[in-house]
Amino acid sequence: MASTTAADVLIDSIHDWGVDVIFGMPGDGINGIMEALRKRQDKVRFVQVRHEEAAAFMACAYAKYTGKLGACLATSGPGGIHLLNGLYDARMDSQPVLALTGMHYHDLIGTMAQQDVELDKLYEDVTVFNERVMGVTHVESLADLACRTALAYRGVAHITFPTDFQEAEVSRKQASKRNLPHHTSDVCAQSARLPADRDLARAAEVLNRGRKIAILAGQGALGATDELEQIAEKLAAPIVKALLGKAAVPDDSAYTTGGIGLLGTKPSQDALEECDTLLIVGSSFPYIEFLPRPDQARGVQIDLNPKRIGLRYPVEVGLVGDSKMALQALLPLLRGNSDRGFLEKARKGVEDWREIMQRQESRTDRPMKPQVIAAELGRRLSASAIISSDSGTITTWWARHISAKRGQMFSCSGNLATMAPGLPYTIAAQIAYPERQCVAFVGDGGFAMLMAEFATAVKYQLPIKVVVIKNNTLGQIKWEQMVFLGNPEYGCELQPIDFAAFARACGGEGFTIDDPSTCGQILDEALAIRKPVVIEALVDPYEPPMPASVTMEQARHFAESLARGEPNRKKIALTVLEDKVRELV
Ligand SMILES: Cc1ncc(C[n+]2csc(CCOP(=O)(O)OP(=O)(O)O)c2C)c(N)n1
Ligand SMILES: [Mg+2]
Repeated sequence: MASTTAADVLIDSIHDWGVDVIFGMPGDGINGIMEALRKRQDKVRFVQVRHEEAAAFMACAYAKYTGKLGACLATSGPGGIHLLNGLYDARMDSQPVLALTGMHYHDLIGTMAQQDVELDKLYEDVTVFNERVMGVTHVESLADLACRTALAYRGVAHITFPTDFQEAEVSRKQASKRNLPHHTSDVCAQSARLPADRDLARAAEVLNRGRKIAILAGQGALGATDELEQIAEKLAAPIVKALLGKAAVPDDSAYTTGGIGLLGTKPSQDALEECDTLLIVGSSFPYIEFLPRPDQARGVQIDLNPKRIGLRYPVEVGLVGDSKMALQALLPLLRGNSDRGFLEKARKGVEDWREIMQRQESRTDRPMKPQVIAAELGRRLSASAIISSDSGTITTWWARHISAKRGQMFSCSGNLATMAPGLPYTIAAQIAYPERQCVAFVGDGGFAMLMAEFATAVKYQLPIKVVVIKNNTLGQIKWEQMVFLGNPEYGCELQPIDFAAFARACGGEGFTIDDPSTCGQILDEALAIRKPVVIEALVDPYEPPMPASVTMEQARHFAESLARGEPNRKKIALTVLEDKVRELV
């Protein structure tokens, strides 16, 4: 029988924890792990990327979209360093991810050898579990504990593995006398995730007294669509959605006012400004200024992580547990709010808001408005589509104009708000769900950062669709420089790239859209192709992602930036003014 290496033990152990795909790039610091993967292709699929950052994003997205443990692999030194940004994305959006890295030969670590980076020290801040393999019989227990910790604490677990240990044969003789064979377990165990009865009763007492109740639903509420709608009906409460909670209830639900924050909607903002009671379900939405004033509303919060209770709003009651189960337990304790006025007002607000959005979406100007392509795409997406986005003005168009349908999934980098995850997220989604429609909605800046991964999609024959919103600028920052600080834009223009030609050069298909009148038809054609496709949409770079209501300070800064020599001030002033006028007429 062939001998078992320490790397074999690692891969067998993580497979026992449900790891079936690992994203990464080989290197001489992980040759032993690669060999173990080569021998186990039937169990664990290795997906080769072009940049390790993308591998970590893919692991994060795999966890987000499947609920399973995501995994990525990188070589010692530079490979491990490249993973970091994607691992922070997982850490900040609380996703279980296992990162495996190589290290130098165990007896040369710390001697200034090549690629001798002590990755365990580097990863100290990003991980919930972080260990260096100290010998071949160390691997089994480390692997079990790493997987258990990542899943239980919803974070990043890291094992770094000296290269000579990986390929070494495992024999019990090498074990220390206390290390008994197979003393750890790979049994996955969970608590009941139910809040205490006493807390449920207190929460019901607060909610039953409310008249103007608002619900804020986040990523943690994604599995609780029915329960959210039931509780909204009972409490006559509008559901306001944080960005990662976009799919918590569909956008056509009679209870939701849509998103909140700079890229949110006016009725959402009104609901939070006017509510007397706030129920937060699985959200740590970071923009405190959009929440009710601390003394305005009584608060109840449901969260799986007790540490997050009361994080952004001084709630009276915290319900520690799973959102779906907590809401199910809460429902029978609620009397029902007979005052339907608050919900009715929110519904009216939604109607008005939709009218404004629809006007933006049906503009026929050229250059095309980004809202047009977002809405045209949204209308065409299948009922089970998975749509990933990046950070930029595109996040606003994605949040407001791609309407979430029941059964679809949406994600982006929520709390890290990094550029570039849209494409890797979409690749991971398509690997996890070969039959579903997987679409990236990204900016030209973010896409260019990791666009080599489009070749990864071609290599693995993944029929992903990438919609690149091409405004030849780092749009979001351009507007922030003007609106937040009153400065003229600086350092934001991008050298244009022909993304459709790039897609073809990679072996995929490429389309260009620049006219609203043919936008739908080209999208139909592109979406029907069973190959990886890039659709670049040339849009108006002067279209601002306006907040639902502009503060006086923002307006003043904006005017100042124009006055202080903003190079594109004429076009910008005209575009903004025109949009405002259209909102009014
Ligand atoms: C890795 C990283 N670098 C920089 C930023 C700051 N940033 C946020 S949005 C943005 C512009 C994104 O440009 P693009 O992808 O073209 O989208 P647009 O805003 O033009 O729609 C920048 C530079 C960031 N969030 N992440
Ligand atoms: Mg751009």
